[in-house]
Amino acid sequence: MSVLTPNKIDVDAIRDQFPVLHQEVNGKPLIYFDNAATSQKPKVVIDALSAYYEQINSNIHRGVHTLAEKATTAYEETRKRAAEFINAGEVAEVIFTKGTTEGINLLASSYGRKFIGEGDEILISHMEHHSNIVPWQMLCEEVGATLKVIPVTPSGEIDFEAFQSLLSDKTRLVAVVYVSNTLGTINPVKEIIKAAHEKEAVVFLDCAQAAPHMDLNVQSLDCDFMAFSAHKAYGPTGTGILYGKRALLEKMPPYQGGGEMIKDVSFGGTTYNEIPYKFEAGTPNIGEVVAFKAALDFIDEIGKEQIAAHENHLLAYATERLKEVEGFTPVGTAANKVSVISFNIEGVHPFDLGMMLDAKGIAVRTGHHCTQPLMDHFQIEGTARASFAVYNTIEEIDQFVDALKGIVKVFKK
Ligand code: 7TS
Repeated sequence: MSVLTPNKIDVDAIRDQFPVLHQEVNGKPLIYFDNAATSQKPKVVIDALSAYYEQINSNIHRGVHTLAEKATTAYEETRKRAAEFINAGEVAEVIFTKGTTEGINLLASSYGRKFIGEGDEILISHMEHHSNIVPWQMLCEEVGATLKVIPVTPSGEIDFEAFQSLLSDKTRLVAVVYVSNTLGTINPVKEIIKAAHEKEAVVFLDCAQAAPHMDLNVQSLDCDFMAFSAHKAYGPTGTGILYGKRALLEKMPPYQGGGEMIKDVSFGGTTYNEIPYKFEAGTPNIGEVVAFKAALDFIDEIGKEQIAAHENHLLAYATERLKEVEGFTPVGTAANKVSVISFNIEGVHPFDLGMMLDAKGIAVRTGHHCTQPLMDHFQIEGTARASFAVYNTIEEIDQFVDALKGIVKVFKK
């Protein structure tokens, strides 16, 4: 088979920056192919987290003392960096959250309750993660709106014509995933946004899986809201961002009440802080937010294009080699994909596949991947999913293919 164009990144040097990769699991060198669930963390991120706790730890925006000021500055530096990372028009349009899930819940609870009501429609797609389904179902139930679902084609792409016919004057919000966690499909979000805006609907993009793989430019996309989690993009768990256009964020009521989100509190009435603080009640995950900046720097230092080139190389190689495995059936064969391969092997339950791969030191995710409606659509119970990151290698894919061939042999006996 043809060997694909070598790319320009030094994978060995990158792997050296990830301590967790250098270990054995079940007596075999770890092959970590569960990056869509969470990526591993480079040393710069781990060091930034310990440095924060060893040298700075203080609460933010409150004290006048030196450490409190340092903590506040470091926290706000990440906000600036995140705004730059997504090319937001202003730093104040970036709200720190616990992650994508909290970002969507914030949006549904604040924007949704105020601007979506009885008879209105919300459009999502059939390939959404549960976190971009359930908050909208809850909202619809509460306010009497209707949730409409854009169908997905057999190759795992959004049916664009169906989307256009579902869009109507009743559509208030379109909430879609940029990159599917289960299928790897990259959706034509720019076209979706343009069509939605023609109907005066606002658009939320779930960028949980897009952030680690591709350039995010909220201004050129013209999305109204977007969210992603740091932990899938080489950053710590427990933090992420929600982006919103200033004009919309300013009209939205607070999400949670508490410290930090207020201007003045009295029993006669309370006034709220300006954006983004209005949406950041209580003490956030300060250390994790501070270390999040190191993850964004890590990505940009390698370069998003270089990362994508390497991962696309792995995807193309794996897609080709996996055809050698008897009974291999890919789930999601869109032309435009990131490095996620969901699959089934005839006669082998995905759970057994996961267990047997783990016995060989290979970590994949198995199950419905929090996309049960998508599994129903494909009439399958689940899949095994291998998802590659910048530190994965062709050699690991060779071992993965060999391991699958071995498993097939066991099941054929
Ligand atoms: N949206 C998408 C597209 C996701 O892939 C995930 C997590 C979420 C939202 C939720 O992100 P969280 O950080 O708030 O939990 N996806 C996965 C996955 O594919 N396997 O484990 C978690």
